[in-house]
Amino acid sequence: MTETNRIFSGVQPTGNLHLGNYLGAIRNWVSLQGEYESLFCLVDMHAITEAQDPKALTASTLEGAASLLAAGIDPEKSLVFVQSQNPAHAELAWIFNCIARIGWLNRMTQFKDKAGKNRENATTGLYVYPVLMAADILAYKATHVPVGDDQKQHLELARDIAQSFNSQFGVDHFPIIEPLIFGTATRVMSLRDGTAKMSKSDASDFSRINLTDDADTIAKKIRKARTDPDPLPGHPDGLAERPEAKNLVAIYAALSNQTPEQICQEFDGATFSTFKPALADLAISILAPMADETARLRADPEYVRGILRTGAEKAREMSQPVLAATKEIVGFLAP
Ligand code: AQP
Repeated sequence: MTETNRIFSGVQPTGNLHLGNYLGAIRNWVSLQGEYESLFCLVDMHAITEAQDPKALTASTLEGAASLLAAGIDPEKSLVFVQSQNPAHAELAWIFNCIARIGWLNRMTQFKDKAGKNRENATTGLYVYPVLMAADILAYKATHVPVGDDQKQHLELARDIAQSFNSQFGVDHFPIIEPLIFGTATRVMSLRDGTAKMSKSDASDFSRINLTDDADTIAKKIRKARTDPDPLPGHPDGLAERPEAKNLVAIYAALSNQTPEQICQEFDGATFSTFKPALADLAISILAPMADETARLRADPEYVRGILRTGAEKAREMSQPVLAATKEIVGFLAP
């Protein structure tokens, strides 16, 4: 397999992985891993751009790896590893910090959203987060990155960095990264607020379905999900002003590999007392076996650590020549 079909993608170990991470990212990764040479990374260095409890970060990293394996990431086909176990990411990020322009970073909407009103108090790590993301991808000369809508701007920046590096040094060293956008990728919203995205850092555990939740918990969370009193319409147009109902229909559609149109047709006129149990059954049939497998892997942390260790070793081998060539181009004296 050549560098022309290599993908890199990551997930932050900032808490339990959830249904949004699964439908928006992980299940797409699973389907890509046979087709592309794949690197999947627990990006703990990105996680610390906002304060993390050290013990929780370690636990979430191991748990996140178990969830990826349980969801179908196959270590025989893909590299699964922890970002901080390959120093190439940090080294390349520094070189890219000296390529990226402050003006480019000032345009990043995620920084503005995450820093909020307290911008002066945000870490410089959060500010240069997209530069590290460019290094994550380009340390392996990955050519394709599966991304959700929210990451498109960061990917553009990574392309700008690659192009700017190549033109500053007059080389054709870094590839121009292409996004892999999924037609079926779903933006899963909070079960408590249909206008906010389902997120690991939401204070309410009832806002999300964790990939570690057992069948009873999944059923309870769907039963308690916020909805409105109206029955479901026969067409998704009727959901335009009903964000919570729209979200549940979208989740059902994504889990059953159907379109919202098909779900509205099937449940036309149904109330939530009919729809929610059907959704719970569907979600449990897909997610509960994953949670069981995660629990089995949790009981064998050495196995998971071994997979991560091997993954990091291979990742270091893969990035080493890229980093060495990059340093030579920049003019760093070889040791
Ligand atoms: N709600 C979501 N719907 C669809 N896709 C989602 N992703 C995350 N939430 C949803 C996708 O999952 C991948 C990994 O995300 P991440 O963990 O790196 O970062 P995030 O998007 O910041 O996720 P969270 O849960 O919101 O984390 P916190 O709370 O720590 O900020 C990405 O491809 C993302 O698009």
